Amino acid sequence: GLDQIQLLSPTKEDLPTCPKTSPFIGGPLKVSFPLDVTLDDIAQKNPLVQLGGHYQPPNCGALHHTAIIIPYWARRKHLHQLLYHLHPFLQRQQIHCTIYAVHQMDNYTFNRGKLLNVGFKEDMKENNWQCLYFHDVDLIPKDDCNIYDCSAFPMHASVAIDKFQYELPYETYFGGVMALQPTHYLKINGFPNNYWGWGGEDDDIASRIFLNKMLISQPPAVFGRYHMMKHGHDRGNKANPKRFHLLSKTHLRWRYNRMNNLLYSLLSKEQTPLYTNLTMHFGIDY
Ligand code: NGS
Repeated sequence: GLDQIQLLSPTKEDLPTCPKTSPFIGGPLKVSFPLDVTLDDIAQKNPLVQLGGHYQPPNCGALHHTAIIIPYWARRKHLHQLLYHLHPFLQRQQIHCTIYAVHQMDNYTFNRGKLLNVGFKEDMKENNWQCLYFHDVDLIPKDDCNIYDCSAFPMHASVAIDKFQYELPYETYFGGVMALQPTHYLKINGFPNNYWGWGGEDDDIASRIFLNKMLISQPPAVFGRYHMMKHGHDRGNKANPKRFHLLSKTHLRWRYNRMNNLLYSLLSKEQTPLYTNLTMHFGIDY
């Protein structure tokens, strides 16, 4: 009966700790897209992924506890392609993780900083995550050695994107995929909420890190390779004309513009088979 099953299946505490280096990780990855892959197909290929996009290695206690936070807006197809690649990639790393998609659903302008703040706040309510990967929806990792854990400093993971010929477009570029421990996030007072539209919020985050006397770490460029999926210009995400002005004020504003004055309403939190979907409404731009 049930008692027997419980006796036979070991609890997490009984499991040996996972090895430092997972035996399942390989090297460079070929990124290709099967046409018309459905969420059902992806779920079938990843039977160990649990409701909400949750995974933990079945046979060992994970060393890393990572939330993946993907802000998105009208890019469902990209999200599916990213999930197709990311789930097997994360399982090979033997980490404990959940994928959260943070979805802005309103008719206002896109606000990436704010979505990432909400992602942090809502995800930390669910679990005591030790590492947060803030992950653009259009970037697919191209090397298995890009381990999704955190380091002593905030980390910029997407240092070598194919669109930029596998180099940083400029020295302090911090866009794409970044990994912070909760303590890093709290130290910089979260991300800016006041960048509406495209550009600058990632530079602001980098400034906040430097202003707080931290450095930005990077994986070796050969491991930090990403493929950027092609897309046209997103409607409602026009370049923000205020971004340069805002950036000139980061050193004054970082203490005040932050996770605490975060106005939003969470419209829904849905556990789908491959990810937890957080849908929010921000209301008026300010
Ligand atoms: C900079 C933007 C960043 C952006 C980067 C790469 O100019 O937010 O380009 O953009 N900073 C400002 O506008 C101040 S990309 O080529 O990926 O579209 O991330």
